[in-house]
Amino acid sequence: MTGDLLLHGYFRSSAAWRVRIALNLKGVPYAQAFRHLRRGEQSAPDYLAQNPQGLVPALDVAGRGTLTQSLAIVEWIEESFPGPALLPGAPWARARVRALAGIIACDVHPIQNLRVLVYLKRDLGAGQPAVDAFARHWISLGLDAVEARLAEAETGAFCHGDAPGMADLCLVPQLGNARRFGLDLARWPRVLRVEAACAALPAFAEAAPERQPDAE
Ligand SMILES: N[C@@H](CCC(=O)N[C@@H](CS)C(=O)NCC(=O)O)C(=O)O
Repeated sequence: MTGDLLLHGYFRSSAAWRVRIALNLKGVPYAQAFRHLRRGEQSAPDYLAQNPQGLVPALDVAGRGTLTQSLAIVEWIEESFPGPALLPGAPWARARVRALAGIIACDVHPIQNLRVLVYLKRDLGAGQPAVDAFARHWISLGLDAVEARLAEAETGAFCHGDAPGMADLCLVPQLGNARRFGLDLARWPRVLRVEAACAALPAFAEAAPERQPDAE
């Protein structure tokens, strides 16, 4: 599969960041194409032909087509490549990891996404302070829930046990967003402990926005 994967993303996209971490954890090589979200490149006709949602990430797989939706892509990576598992083996544990990932990917990220905030500001007339407060509110609720769940016995050095996985690769990028909106993360100490464990791993460090070729 070497050289067969092309990830469409944007350095600051937390959903693309998840996929970069997953590929890095598995040790799968990939190329990147950059869609500058602030310039609207996700809405270019050639990209919409691949992903009609006009969102990143999308993953081109040579000879197969294009995958969209970061968690679907991560699950495909998990099922297609050997290497460290991104999900634990037992069904109960897998459900816990997917639930942690879902707090971020289903209930937080979608409502503080660029197009949602642009709609609030441009179409509904909300001022920038209100838009930022909206994002901080929903991110905080999600991180409160993750922090509570990290008190569970299954938590180890990472969200689930002592190996990184799908919950961690959703959490870490969301913390990048949280900081961009000015949240002080000190109120979530378990979250910060997991983030520090992730940051020590090259797979996470190399996926960070500032390490991407399109970083500004
Ligand atoms: N549920 C999607 C969300 C993708 C998404 O919202 N991507 C953002 C960047 S993190 C995006 O492309 N935003 C462009 C926009 O809002 O116009 C996924 O997990 O892939």
